[in-house]
Amino acid sequence: MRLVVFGVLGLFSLAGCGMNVDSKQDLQGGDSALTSDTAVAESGAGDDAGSADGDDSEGSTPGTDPSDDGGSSTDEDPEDPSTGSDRLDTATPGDEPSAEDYITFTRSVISTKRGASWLTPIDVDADGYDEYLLTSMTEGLGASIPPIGPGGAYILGRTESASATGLGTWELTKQFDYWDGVIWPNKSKAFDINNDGIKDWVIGCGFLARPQGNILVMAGEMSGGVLSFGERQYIPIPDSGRWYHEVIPLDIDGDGDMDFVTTNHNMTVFEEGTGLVEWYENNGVPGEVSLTRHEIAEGGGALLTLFDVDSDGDQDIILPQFFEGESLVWMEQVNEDRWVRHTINDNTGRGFGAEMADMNGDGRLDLVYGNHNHQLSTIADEAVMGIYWWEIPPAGEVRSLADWDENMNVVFEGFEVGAPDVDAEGAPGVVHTGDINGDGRMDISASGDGDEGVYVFIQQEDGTFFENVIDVGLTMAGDHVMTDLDQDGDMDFLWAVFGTTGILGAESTVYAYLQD
Ligand SMILES: [Ca+2]
Ligand SMILES: [Ca+2]
Ligand SMILES: [Ca+2]
Ligand SMILES: [Ca+2]
Repeated sequence: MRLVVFGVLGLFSLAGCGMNVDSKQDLQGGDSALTSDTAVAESGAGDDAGSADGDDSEGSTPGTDPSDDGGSSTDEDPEDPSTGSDRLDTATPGDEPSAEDYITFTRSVISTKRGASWLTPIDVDADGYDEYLLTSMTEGLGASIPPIGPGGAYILGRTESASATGLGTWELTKQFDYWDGVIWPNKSKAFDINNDGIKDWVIGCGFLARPQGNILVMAGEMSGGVLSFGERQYIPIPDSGRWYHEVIPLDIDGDGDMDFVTTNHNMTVFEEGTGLVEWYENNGVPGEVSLTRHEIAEGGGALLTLFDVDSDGDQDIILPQFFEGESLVWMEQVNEDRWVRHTINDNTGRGFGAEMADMNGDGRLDLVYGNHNHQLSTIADEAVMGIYWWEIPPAGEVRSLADWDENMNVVFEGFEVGAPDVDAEGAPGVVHTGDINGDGRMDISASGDGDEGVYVFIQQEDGTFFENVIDVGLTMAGDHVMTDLDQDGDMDFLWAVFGTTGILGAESTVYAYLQD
């Protein structure tokens, strides 16, 4: 029973693990950061508009708006056989939007770091071209019990200068790895948590497979205009059995230093648990990570986002709930010590990820959300795997609504989990937003996770979405970033794919998908 819940996490599932003890050299042998040099002699880097994801603390090119300057109109598609790129032929012409609207991509391998799962853009050298904080959740099956858990963190960067076009050569700079014993590092955030004016690297760690939670901080250091990160330190948490997926920075008490909001869970493979929502107050000590913990409420457990839902000037918490409770709720901030829970939706099964983006181009952010279900669930609501968005209801009524079902828009339903044991996987996984085709309408990208595809759902003029398959045949695709990677003026993707968990650990790959 517990194993079903445990496995349904897809990206985080552990199918195939459990037996082998491996050696250090096996683990290291499989890791590499490689290159795919598809340089294109074309000018016209995309001009990036701000992302609408409600979190501007990281990355210089979040990328929602490719340039439409025609800078790459000659279409000299490199296809250099020496690059190892794969031209993907996933188009299924024939349906409504015409075949020429179908976007195809060329795939290149950027890295094969085991366990690669989460990517956070950040421009560490301030050259206008982003590097990525890459975390690998579990790098191999070691001798520890359970035989999973220790992961790594790396800065993934391109070696060429920002002015270069083409995909270029990429390398990983290790921050920590398997042998440092950090259990299950999840999403990275970069913000100044020790009050020295320099961004620090903060990671929520742990998972129910290895419920050994942490919030990890590595202090940022500037040298010669380049940001690097120092030794690991851990934020005191009340219960080391509680594991964290991410923290969201917010100056919640308005005193000028950066606090953060987070959620955690203490479920294990053997026991039910509870989610908790917390915020950690920055005590404002210069140069130090000094925090005071505040509990907000029970609920949540994995991912979250912030938005001023009721337009009263403070940030509220939007909380997908995977483990228990309604699918998606928001916690109204009355003040930083008093919060009120409201249901957004409770008929989409298990809530997974949410992001803010202006989906209908009216200048106001909307709520985009994906669940994480599987089609053989015996609970009807948990059998439909989909992506949805809502216009935020008017401030005057949002607190009194029973749910937001009247405002609900279906982006896509119809992911399919193809695993032999379908109960062990769920779909979709990580969902993000951006304008992939530069037509001014927001599109939505998604990892199938337990579903073997990666997708971008392209918004049509009438507000419906066209399913544009980017790639197929993947196992547990994870976090991804839409950006103009090769600086040819159109949007591309960087995509972490956890892969199949083999004897030596996950067969993971970070791919570049360059728009053809
Ligand atoms: Ca700092
Ligand atoms: Ca508010
Ligand atoms: Ca678009
Ligand atoms: Ca591009």
